[in-house]
Amino acid sequence: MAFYVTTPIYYVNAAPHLGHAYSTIGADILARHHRQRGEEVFFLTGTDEHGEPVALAAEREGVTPKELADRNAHRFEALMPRINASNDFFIRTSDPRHKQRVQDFMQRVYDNGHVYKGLYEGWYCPRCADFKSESEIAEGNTCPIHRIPLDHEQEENWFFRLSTFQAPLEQLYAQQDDFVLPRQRFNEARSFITGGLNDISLSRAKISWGVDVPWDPEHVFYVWFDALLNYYTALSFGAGDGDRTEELWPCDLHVMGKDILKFHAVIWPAMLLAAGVALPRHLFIHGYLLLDGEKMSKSLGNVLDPFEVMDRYGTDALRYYCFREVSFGQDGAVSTAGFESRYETELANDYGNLASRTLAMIVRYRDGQVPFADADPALAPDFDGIAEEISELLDRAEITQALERIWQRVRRLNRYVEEQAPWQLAKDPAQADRLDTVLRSLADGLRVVTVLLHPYMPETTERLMRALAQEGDSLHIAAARYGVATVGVTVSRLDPPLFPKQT
Ligand code: ME8
Repeated sequence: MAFYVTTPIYYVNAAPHLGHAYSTIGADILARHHRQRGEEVFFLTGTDEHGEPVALAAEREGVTPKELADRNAHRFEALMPRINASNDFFIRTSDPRHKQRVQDFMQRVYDNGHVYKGLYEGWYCPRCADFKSESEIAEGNTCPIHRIPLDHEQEENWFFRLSTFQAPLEQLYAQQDDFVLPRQRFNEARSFITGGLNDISLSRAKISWGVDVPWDPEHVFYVWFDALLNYYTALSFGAGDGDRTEELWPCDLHVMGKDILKFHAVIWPAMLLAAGVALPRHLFIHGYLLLDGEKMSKSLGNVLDPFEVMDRYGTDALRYYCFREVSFGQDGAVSTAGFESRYETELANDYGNLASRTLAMIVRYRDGQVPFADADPALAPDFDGIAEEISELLDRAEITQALERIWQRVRRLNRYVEEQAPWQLAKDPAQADRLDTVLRSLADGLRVVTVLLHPYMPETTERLMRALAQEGDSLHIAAARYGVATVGVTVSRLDPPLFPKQT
């Protein structure tokens, strides 16, 4: 079984910020979780390099669009290993192989009779690269997202007959109530459709930075047609040897922020229907990271630099924080103070300390060897079925919920240490068997939560698994079962601790 997951492809009009890292880490957590289940995974991310947002930014900076695209695409590419994203490919839409396939696909849409020439007149946001409908225009004809004046455009364009897909899209939403997750976003997308779909511009004549329309080279494709197709074209050249479209399409999950819901939940399925291509299985729409009460965005200038945070606290702490602090699917505020507080109380104290003292006690009281004792049944009710529970949540991309459930077990293990007070047991030789049970149970509980935390914090958990002397398939989801492993191995102390105190 294969699992194919994508992030949006990011505009190269500016450098990456925490919002881009957020979507990518979310998709990465899911990709890593599916790999733990033994599935073949294809995880795609990349950059959206054409269209007005990039052409305008290049003009402002006095460089060509290609120069700007190259410069910023490399920054996005460099972000991926830095946040430990395990993407299998990084697509750039300026890649000639992508462009060729966009032309082939759109020619099919044209040949199938879904395109006509018409006059476009209306309001357009050059930063969104979006033609706004009445309900999407803020006061004074401004863009509600970018807060800039909209342009009044009138031009002869090629049009896509989106309106003819109204009934098929309504049917899709009636039949598949998990096509868009979470529920609130599904409802939004559906009401957008039932509100009535108008045909949309498919090409632009005024812009030259884009993919040429094959039946009319005076035009380039409107950037969203070129961009959305990345999810499909990448499989023909970026997924290993040869064309793997047959094998990997349809995509299992597109992850994105709510700003681009309409394109993915309405236009994208209509394009695929128009070309006779299968639809993706699910879209997951997350909320915004807010800074100082506003959407973190390059146009508003209120961005956190993910590189600075990672330089100081490490990549895993950033990965953990984003998904703990902001419920995946909702908007949520992030701040340096919130980050530092969770680092101390949860990473350093709850998890780091549990790991350090468990290992230190095994080293001190049992020369590092996990005792050959049965696991304490007292912990079993907390751990039974945990792998299934987490998998079910992650099947619905409920990343924050799943993390909360894992953390409940981290806290349970800390309570267990306090209840059992192994340091007291160690003073009484008559309690040696009991101490064996407690140490073995702690080591095993720690191992189980660590397997489950692996997609969230890959480096830390790998380090801890080494200290727990776990090898081979020990990170497979099937290993997340309490009471089945760990005895007899020789563990080592953690020095430095997993999350050192910051000065
Ligand atoms: O829209 N909070 O690119 P883009 C959470 N190229 N996520 C955020 C965020 C924030 N404050 N800011 C950005 C585009 N994002 C198009 C996409 S896809 C075929 C084409 C994330 O560079 C979030 O995933 O503006 C959002 O949807 C995406 O970056 C927008 O990136």
